[in-house]
Amino acid sequence: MVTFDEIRTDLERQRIELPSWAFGNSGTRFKVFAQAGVPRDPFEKIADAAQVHLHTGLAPTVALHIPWDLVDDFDKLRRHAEDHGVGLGTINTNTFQDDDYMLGSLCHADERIRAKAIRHAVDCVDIMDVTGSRDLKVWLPDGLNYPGQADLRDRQDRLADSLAQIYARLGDHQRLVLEYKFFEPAFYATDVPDWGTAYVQCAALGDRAVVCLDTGHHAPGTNIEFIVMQLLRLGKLGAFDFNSRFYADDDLIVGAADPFQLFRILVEVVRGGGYASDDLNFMLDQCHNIEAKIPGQIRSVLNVQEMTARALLVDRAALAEAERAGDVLAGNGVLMDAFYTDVRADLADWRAGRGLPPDPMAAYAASGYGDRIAADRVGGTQAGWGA
Ligand code: PSV
Ligand code: MN
Repeated sequence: MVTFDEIRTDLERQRIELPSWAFGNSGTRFKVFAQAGVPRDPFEKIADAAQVHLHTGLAPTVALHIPWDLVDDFDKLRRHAEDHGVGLGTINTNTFQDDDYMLGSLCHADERIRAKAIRHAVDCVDIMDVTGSRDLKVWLPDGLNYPGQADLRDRQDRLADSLAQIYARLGDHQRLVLEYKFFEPAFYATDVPDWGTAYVQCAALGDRAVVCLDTGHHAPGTNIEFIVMQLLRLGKLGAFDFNSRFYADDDLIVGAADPFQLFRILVEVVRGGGYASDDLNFMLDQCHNIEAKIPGQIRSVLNVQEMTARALLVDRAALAEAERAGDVLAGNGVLMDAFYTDVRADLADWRAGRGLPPDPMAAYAASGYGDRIAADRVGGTQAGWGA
């Protein structure tokens, strides 16, 4: 058995990047429910994200989405983040909310629109130079609703060319992180639908192009941990967008729908060296449509931490022995023992030893911050998915 004491130091490594958009209003295509105290601008989003880090010590950076988080002065935003004890992280491109992109962006047949999408990504790299961000994350809405709508292969060629132009603009320390998704908004064919396509496109670009695995972006029943294993094996897993789902891209709290799947994913992360490496960025990509946003994010990072602890508790030596011996039930037993270990009390103790509140959810609730922002943030326009 591996004991909790043996993983205490490993737990220090954990860093989870928060999405700025998790703090704004969000909803479905049926309704966005506004919540009191929601940020009106990127500065307020960062202040809220900093609360998550303050109470958990787990979330030192915040990812931005452009143009949702466009500000006049990114250096000022960077300093604002630092004043709040956090940093700015991944810059996400957005080529899905402009009328020009109805038929695609980096794959578009119209050279004017394709150039506009490339320009947007390059502008995002300019922002990264100021914010100090390492990663440019590209997720595309590109795809087709009907067979015959466009030529699948030509679109793949244009994608390769567009990505190469963006990649050429990156600094030596910067990376292009390409995210795949099997459907939506396109329903028939998507131009970056799976890890294989993302891998092929990244491999053609070079070492600083890596894949983002969003846990909500696969068909039901997909063995996501297998993909994690393979991309780590190939040295191409650059980032996670963690969330959970019951049906499609639900963007629910990570670990809420299927904690066992999260465990299996993290077991492969540990096995593949992803946990011990700065090359794999643990990000959240979630929306809190009906629950309060800051505690929703606190719950999320705690879920990742709990499941990471359980994955670290897997007795690797016993597992290897069972696998070598072909002892199916013993191997499965080793994994299940770790999965069923309740680490919550040990983690509370671990936090207390680091000057953090043992119960971050309770500490946030007791802090009164939620009431304060609800009282203070009156007037102005609340940030929302798309603003
Ligand atoms: C697309 O569904 C996605 O997962 C991408 O990461 C986007 O940038 C993000 O969601 C926006 O909500
Ligand atoms: Mn995502």
